Amino acid sequence: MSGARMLAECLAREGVDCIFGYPGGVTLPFYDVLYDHEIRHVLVRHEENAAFAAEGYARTTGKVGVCCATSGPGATNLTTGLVDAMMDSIPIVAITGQVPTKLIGSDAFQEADTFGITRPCTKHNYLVKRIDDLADVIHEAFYIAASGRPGPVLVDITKDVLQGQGHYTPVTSIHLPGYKVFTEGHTGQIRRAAQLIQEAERPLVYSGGGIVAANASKEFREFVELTDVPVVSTLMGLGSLSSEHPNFISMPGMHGSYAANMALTNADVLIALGVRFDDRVTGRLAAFAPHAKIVHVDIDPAEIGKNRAPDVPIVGDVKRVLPKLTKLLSENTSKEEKLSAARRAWWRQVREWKEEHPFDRPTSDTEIKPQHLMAEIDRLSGGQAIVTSDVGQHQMWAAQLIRFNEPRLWVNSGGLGSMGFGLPSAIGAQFARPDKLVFSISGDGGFQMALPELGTIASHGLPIKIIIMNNGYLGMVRQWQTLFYNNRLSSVTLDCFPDAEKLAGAYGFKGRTIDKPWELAAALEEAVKEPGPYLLNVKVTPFENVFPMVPAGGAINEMVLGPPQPVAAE
Ligand SMILES: Cc1ncc(C[n+]2csc(CCOP(=O)(O)OP(=O)(O)O)c2C)c(N)n1
Repeated sequence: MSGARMLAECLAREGVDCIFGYPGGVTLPFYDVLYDHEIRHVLVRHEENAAFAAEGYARTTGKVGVCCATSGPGATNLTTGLVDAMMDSIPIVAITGQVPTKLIGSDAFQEADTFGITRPCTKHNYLVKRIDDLADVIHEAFYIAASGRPGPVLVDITKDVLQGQGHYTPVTSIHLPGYKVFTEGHTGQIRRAAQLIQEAERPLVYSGGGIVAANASKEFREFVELTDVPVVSTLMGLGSLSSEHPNFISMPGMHGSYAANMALTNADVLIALGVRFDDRVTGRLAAFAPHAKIVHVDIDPAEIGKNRAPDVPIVGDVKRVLPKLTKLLSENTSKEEKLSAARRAWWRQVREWKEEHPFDRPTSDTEIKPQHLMAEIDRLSGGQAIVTSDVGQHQMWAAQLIRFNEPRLWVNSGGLGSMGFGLPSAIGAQFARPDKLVFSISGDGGFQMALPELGTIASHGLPIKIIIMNNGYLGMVRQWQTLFYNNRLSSVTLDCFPDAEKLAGAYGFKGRTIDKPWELAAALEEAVKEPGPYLLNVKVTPFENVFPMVPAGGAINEMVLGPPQPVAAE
């Protein structure tokens, strides 16, 4: 068969049902095969969005997402999505076309060194110049993307390979010397961890995207319920334990809750599960969890001790390690009264922190507060909808105020913070989960980066509820200029935004703009009831700031809890 057909055959064998991509000269042979192939190809409007859509697919299913681009500009347009997937450990396979082998290095039309450019953007990448290598490489790519710490893998295929003829022998097992994944965790270290946890007076779980990636929510819940330890979940870990679980405290970090940050600062044992001690969580590293002994479980040995040296390092898959820990702890529950009293006092303290300063949900009679918008989306979701967000203030308010009762409902660009991510990732999510209500929440800035994807949404009639939190500014940057640059607002005003009704109408679906708080609930309900896509442009209070906030370089217990209070007249 031809290389192009072999590629499609390999993808089908990997269970791929949907590819997000954009064709071009060197990928023509592959697109010719796709013409009447069972695999569905979704034509996005920009290759960056093909990668983001593949991420949306992967993040909501746990399966490998696939995107495809032509050589040169097609491939370079993918790079932001590749880095995004790399930072958040999302399994995607990117297929790119390359100029014919004999033209490589000749500055041929649409030639770019995709292999070189994407080397630091991917978990692994390949350049295929021989048809005999093609099938092995494709199957390896899927294996590498999904195993161990997941991530993006790129396969660059020359046009002569796509056009050439070869034999396809299905690959039955993959053996990659030098690529080893340690899943089980060291028994001795697991025993040490159990002992530390057992003796802890103020234990805390710090859980992250690794639990979602490992599909380990069930094992995680069992561990939490046995130990009754309070849990803080990072932006990437939201939903790994239901937001309504009594042990869930909330998100820590720069815009995390008072309770989560205080608990981290006061814990004596920190059980860090699938987290990377990211600076947005730790604040000033030297002041992070200063009293805690650290148990760190991660499948990637490179994460252990990268930012904070653990007392008990465990390299392994949380899905495999947690049941072992749970078992050990269930066999040796301490009955010591002094310890139980300390644990009860710790829980009382954590609950007090939670009650003292919950996330703010202000409303106004005249304006729509951004938090009011998120609270209404939360009401309609009931912890069940998929919510994709873009990057900025709306992302933080969404993370603070919307419940996620399962993993893989909350889709956002955590590590890279890529504006323009929200809308295309919603496309991937809605293709992956056609049964689900999908909200795509963007700021007026990020939405305009992804606006061409309204075409993809319209042409497939995807019933995504596109919500713009429109504050007329690049809100998060405006917030920093207000707070740290004397309110000198430099290049952050977005004074032109299209009429939502006309914009959606131009694509053949419904849209509307609202700015009155009493319109909000009904407008969102109308959007949800609409069988097709809906664009709701919500004009919110322009100058609201996200709180709590840990100023850059601060310790996480040095939070600014809210705007300065007006001083009462004498
Ligand atoms: C591609 C990209 N460019 C720039 C930034 C820097 N940045 C972070 S938040 C932000 C403002 C986002 O504004 P908007 O989309 O309106 O959302 P809001 O903060 O108002 O909710 C910017 C410019 C980024 N994260 N990504």
